[in-house]
Amino acid sequence: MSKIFKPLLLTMLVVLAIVAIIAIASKSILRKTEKFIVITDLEPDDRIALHVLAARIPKDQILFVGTTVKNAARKKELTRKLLDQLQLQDVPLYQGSGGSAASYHDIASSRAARQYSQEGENLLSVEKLNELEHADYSSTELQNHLKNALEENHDVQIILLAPPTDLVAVLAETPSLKKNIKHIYIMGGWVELQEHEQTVLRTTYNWNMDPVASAQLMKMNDMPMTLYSSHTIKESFSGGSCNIDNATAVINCMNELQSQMPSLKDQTIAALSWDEHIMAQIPALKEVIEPYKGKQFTPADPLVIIGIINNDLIASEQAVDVKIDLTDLDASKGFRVYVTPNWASKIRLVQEINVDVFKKQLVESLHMLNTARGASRNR
Ligand SMILES: [Ca+2]
Repeated sequence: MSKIFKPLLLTMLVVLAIVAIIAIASKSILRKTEKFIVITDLEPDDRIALHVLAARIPKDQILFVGTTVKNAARKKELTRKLLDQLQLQDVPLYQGSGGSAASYHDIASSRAARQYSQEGENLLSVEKLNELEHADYSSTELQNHLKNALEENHDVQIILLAPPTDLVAVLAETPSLKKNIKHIYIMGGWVELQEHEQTVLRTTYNWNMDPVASAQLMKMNDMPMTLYSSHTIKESFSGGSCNIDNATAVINCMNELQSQMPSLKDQTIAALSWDEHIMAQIPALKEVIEPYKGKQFTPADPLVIIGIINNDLIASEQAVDVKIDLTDLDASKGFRVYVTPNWASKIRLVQEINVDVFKKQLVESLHMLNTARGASRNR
């Protein structure tokens, strides 16, 4: 081969390889054999996450959805309504662990959320809400189905939009089932605080609601996990909330589609009820919440789903070990967390988020859902 052609051929091969890598990296990444299980506590941002799930993950790949935290029976009823609105009527739904507000650690930073008892107001009838108030808050239904699903499937991806109580109970009882989990995507983590002139990490809401199970899950660093922590979300989204000022296209899209999509109408009702509760519990936040009440959401849970459907969302991540120290509790904030880089760990901590990808994917997902709704109505 001539001296001119050899470098030329080499350059072309390198360019082709780069193009192929970019093409693989930027396309949607779901394989048909993968099955998904979602565990939710149906806070307002879980609702948005479920919208993206319905738009982007084929329903025959969703094994089931489970509800957990506090009145998990009421959450199940509310989640069923939402899944039906999102045309996921065939996706099974199971009730998981729950309890009264007093069954959880009394940590001040999570108190307002823990004491939110009016969930479902204006979304379910008063009679239905009264009936659910008398139902058992907790059930083993979700754990039973998790166990069966992990026995029967070998390529399961678990999306944790809530504390890991039910999953950890199943894995602690039958550790061999871990091998059938392909990946766990987790919303949970910590904030960075200054204590005695040093940076200290303390657990946030999802982990505060079950620190023991969260600590156990983080010890299982031989299972592939992606971790979205509160501190990363706060850094990437100024203030940690999406509103008309910092996510204009998203909020405009939600406003525009609301008249056609009952699920978005319910989203506003749920968000308004939540915002009013937080303002009543923490008057200091009134100034921040009032201008956006009912028209804002935390990007936390939607991020987890968008990270599954689009590789470009995560700008950087690091393999880490995470240790939750259950003996070190600051009752105003949470449990102390230690994070150390470890290349051998299968826990990937998301360090940087591509915010534009998040907003674009969210808007696209909502439009896709609305188009699908229209198409099914005209059939
Ligand atoms: Ca959640």
